[in-house]
Amino acid sequence: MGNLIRKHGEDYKILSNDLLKRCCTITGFKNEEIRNEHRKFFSIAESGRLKKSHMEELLGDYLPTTKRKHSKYFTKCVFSAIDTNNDGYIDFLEYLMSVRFFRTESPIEKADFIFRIIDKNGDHRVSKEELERTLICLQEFRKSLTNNHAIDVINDDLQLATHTIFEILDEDKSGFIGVSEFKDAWLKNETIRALFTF
Ligand SMILES: [Ca+2]
Ligand SMILES: [Ca+2]
Repeated sequence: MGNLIRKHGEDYKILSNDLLKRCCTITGFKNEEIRNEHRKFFSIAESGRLKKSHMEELLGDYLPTTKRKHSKYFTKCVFSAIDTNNDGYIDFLEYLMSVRFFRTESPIEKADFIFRIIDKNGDHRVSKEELERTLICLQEFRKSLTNNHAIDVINDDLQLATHTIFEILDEDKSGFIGVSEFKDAWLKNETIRALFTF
């Protein structure tokens, strides 16, 4: 986000016309939607800075729920993907952008967001370990769902599945998955989409 959109130290508490306009520009949402999200955000994060512990209250509709152990890791990943300025909080603009990503119909945007979730340490590449931990979380979610195709792909041998999936994704065999490799696979490979959709 450029400096025109984000002003240093702003808490976004007052939804001024200027802020509304900026929010429209970055999300493409209608004014009414932005007003609703603004109300929702500030009813949970009064200070304008949302902590990790409150994220599920706000974004619960978009997040899969499962056993605590695994959902904790996944929550951390999602939180750091949303906290784009890395200050340890989600502010209103970051929240609004995440809603856009959760709802987007654009495969490229979706793939980009999912990649940032998997890339837990934020170094712009996904390691085998990051992939495996994400797959463990997603597998747990799926076990609680019925009628899901992806469960057949993973079965119970997660290490083997991780290896296979990693080989598919790491096209240039660099030992890491880059964002463009992930996007490519996401566009071309239905199984990859099914695996990482939650
Ligand atoms: Ca932040
Ligand atoms: Ca990484």
